[in-house]
Amino acid sequence: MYSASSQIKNAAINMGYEKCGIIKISDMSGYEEKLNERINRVPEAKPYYKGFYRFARLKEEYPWAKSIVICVRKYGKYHVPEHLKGMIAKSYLVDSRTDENSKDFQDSLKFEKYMKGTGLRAETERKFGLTALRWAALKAGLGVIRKNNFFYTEDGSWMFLEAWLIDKELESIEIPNVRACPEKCDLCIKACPTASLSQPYTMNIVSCISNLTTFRGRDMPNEKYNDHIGNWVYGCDVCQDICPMNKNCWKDAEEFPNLHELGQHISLEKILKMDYEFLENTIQPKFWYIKKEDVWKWKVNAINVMVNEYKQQYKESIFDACNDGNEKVREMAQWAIKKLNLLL
Ligand code: B12
Repeated sequence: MYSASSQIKNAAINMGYEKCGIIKISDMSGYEEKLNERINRVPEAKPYYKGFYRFARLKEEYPWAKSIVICVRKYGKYHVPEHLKGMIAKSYLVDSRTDENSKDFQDSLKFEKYMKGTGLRAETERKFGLTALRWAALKAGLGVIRKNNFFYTEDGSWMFLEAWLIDKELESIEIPNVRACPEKCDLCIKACPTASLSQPYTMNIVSCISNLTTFRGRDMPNEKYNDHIGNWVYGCDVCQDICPMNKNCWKDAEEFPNLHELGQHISLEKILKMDYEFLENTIQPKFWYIKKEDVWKWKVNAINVMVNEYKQQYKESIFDACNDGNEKVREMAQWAIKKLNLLL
């Protein structure tokens, strides 16, 4: 007879998760310390991180919760169109958190249904998570957190994490079989284009390209790091791509639903030509970190990349963008023309 915790774990594995562990709610207290440490090291991060204390103080919001089921799913298994690599972060191209067409999303629903079917109360939040997912996975012994802050199993960091709160005291903790970062390795820190990752386990949310190209980036012409953003239009993978512990971990084995078709609509020039209806109704639901009312950011980010990696062929698109329907895009195009000294 299997215990309740091994039954949950087996169900998760059968539904495509790579790993599953269960920890006590109280195991999250260590996250609060890490959050304090981060805010002390990077004071400008405080306004962004103050809402995260709730990740450690789960009892306040969920008095009924007793344990956390934490699951790891590998996304480094999908074929990524070559022309999108280095332009849109891979995790967002194959993001199953809200994509009902993806098997991963459907498996997540099935897993939740399974848990509820056993009589458990089980709650999750599929977008940003209802607790600190990397910390929970670390505590469950499913892998390690490396100097770039990423959670790794023996199969690298291309893993999505998902957690459910449950109303039963259960535990399932593993001993990870993963080597720690080599003491002298600082490749991720040296590679971070904006020096957001400044020392082991320390990144600055304010200057992270992933943030600048999605939630932030409202004033790109005056953005301190606009030239460091390089080729990135949405998200950034640099600190993971460079990591030797990720070598050969991405396997192009499966197709992610609609990615190939959608990819055919995306290039720097095509983004600048996109009509706002397409941006709002096709691009936004997939890449939901940029809100519907902010889809102009796609064009601003594309112009920024054109400036950073200028090619003659971009000239026409930049001039056309001076007539875009959005003021922010027109302003960015004017800025680009000035910066690049372009003449009609
Ligand atoms: C806020 C957030 C962001 C913000 C801020 C990032 C940040 N690091 O704070 C932004 C929007 C920038 C972002 C971007 C990305 N994110 Co994000 N994000 C989150 C979120 C919601 C919370 C992260 C958090 O707790 N931050 C607070 C700070 C204090 O924690 P931290 O930087 O993660 O650092 C931890 C470790 O370093 C550890 N730690 C600190 N010191 C030490 C010392 C030792 C010795 C050890 C062992 C550990 C340790 O403690 C910290 C707390 O866990 C989680 C989902 C969730 N609910 O957990 C996803 C999450 C972390 N993001 C994820 C991803 C994939 C990304 C992107 C790669 C997407 C992309 N390709 O662009 C980028 C990467 C940015 C980067 N370079 O870090 C994944 C990571 C998966 C993994 N394998 O690790 C998560 C877990 C989402 C998920 N469902 O899987 N993200």
